[in-house]
Amino acid sequence: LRVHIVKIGGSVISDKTRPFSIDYSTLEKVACALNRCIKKRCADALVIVHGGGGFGHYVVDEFGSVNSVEAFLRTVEVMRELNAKVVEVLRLKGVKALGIDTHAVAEFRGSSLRIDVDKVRTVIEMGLVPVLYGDAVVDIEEKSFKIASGDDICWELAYLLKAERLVFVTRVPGVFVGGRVAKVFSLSRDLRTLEDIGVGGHDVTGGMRAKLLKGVGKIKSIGAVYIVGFDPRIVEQALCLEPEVGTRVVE
Ligand code: IP8
Repeated sequence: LRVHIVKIGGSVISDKTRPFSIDYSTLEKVACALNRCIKKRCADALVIVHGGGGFGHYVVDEFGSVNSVEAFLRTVEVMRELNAKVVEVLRLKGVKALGIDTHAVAEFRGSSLRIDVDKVRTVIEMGLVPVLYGDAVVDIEEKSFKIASGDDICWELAYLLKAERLVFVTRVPGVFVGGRVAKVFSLSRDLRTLEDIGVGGHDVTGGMRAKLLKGVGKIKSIGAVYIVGFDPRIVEQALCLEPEVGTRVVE
């Protein structure tokens, strides 16, 4: 099964500076682009993961952390709400989207994140498009609550499913190096020198640098990894061919 995974940044589909707002126009365009990729059969299977945007990040910021029952429950609640909206739009655009609550299929054991990948694999084999998200999850070893970002989830899924492609759709058009979008970015060579550009608004899981750092050790079992902007044409290219603008991330 050729699995393609796409992470839709929370700040692409919602405004991180304004709590609980969804950018439906962008979400619809991205959903249409993903549907075209499915129609063109550029992948056998697609997994979608989205971030927290002005939902999860705002709530965690307000509580200061996710490590209280109230903060955990509120985070889970608003993230489900965002996921339901994302799934609804994807369904309207023709994608066989199935929302999967991350907190129900993932857990931490200390620093390691475990995902019930068999369930994800089974539903994609059945022709569905799972839609997971960055969420608050339980650490079953420490009996605490932690955030599993959408980036954690998609790097881990891409690694476990040996994805052919992992595409990060972000608010910026790629990884900036020296004021320009780098064509290629090597995790082993270029990560040390990367200066991070700010992540506007509420963000509790870090920006581009954190996103890239999570790929270390995982990237070798993934076919190709791209970071691109949210232009639907570029998203389609990144999933099916090669993006005109964007960064290919290599080991
Ligand atoms: O936006 C974080 O996911 P991300 C989700 O992918 C929460 O970093 C709950 C803040």
